[in-house]
Amino acid sequence: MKILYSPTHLSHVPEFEIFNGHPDAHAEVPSRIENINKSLIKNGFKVNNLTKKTPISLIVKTHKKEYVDFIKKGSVFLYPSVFPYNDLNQGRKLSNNLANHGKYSFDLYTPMLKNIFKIAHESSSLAYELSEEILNKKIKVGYSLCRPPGHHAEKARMGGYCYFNNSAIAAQNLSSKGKVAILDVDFHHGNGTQNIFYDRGDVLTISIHADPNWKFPFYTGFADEIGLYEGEGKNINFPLPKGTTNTQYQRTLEKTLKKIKDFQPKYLVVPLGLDTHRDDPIGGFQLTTDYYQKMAKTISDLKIPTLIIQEGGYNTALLGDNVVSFLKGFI
Ligand code: SP5
Ligand code: ZN
Repeated sequence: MKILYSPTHLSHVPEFEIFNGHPDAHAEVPSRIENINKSLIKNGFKVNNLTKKTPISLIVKTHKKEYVDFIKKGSVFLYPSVFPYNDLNQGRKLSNNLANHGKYSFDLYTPMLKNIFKIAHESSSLAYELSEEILNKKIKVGYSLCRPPGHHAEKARMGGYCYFNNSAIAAQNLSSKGKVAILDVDFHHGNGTQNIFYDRGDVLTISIHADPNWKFPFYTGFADEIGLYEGEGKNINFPLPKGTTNTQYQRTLEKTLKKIKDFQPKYLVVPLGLDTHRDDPIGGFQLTTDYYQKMAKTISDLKIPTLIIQEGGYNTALLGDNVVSFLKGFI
């Protein structure tokens, strides 16, 4: 297993997130990745530094070019205040920065920042470099310490602390050489990844997550979202209730494995969130540290070249142990 890290994320420190009109401490903090990195080293894993950059051509194959250009421009710390409110001006180029931030985002958790392109590009590069190594058969399993996370970022919208969709960028790259399955095990629905591949028949997107009637991102993640056109039947959502236990989760995981086997993918991407843990401050499932090892073992039994991408997980003190438990299940 090859693990990739970059220190660039340290300068990404969103000041606050807005909930119910008030600023709250931002949950997506640098110590998340630092704590994971320390635990990995302490447990004898080798952590490598990044050496490649995601080609911009791959980013614009995954995201809309106008959105990538918007991120490239960056801005001082800024949250949107207004969101698009009708269909009349959908195609119009807007010059107002605040208008564009409303157009290119869907929540008040994901601020625009000055160096956000560099930061988000670097995070995606961790996923890209390992996807290249998998394509070149240099490795069978990789784990990218991505931050900021990516799975909420849609083709043309940031949200849920995500700017570029790291897992989707890696999957897009892998899909040049064969079918790809994405199994998203973050606590929240992988709405961005669903959005990006919704009409694709060669990329199967599966997400196990909190019922959107209960938790963020609220508007997607329902079981009847099955994909469109060639993608029909190739998007599968498993919403689960508050308090979901190891046993209940495992039962659902086994259903997803059957779907993946039927699809016969050449590659597997696993957006990994540890916000499913019982002590996560913004989750609500009951998974335990030990269970991550079993979860990973179950997935690794597929014996498909696999790229694991770090997504959410907000109990910084436990993140290291939880990731170590997961990766041990993959060895
Ligand atoms: C990658 C990822 O896991 N993104 C998750 C973003 C979800 N953000 C939810 C924020 C929850 C707001 N907290 C309300 C606290 C009320 N005091
Ligand atoms: Zn999450």
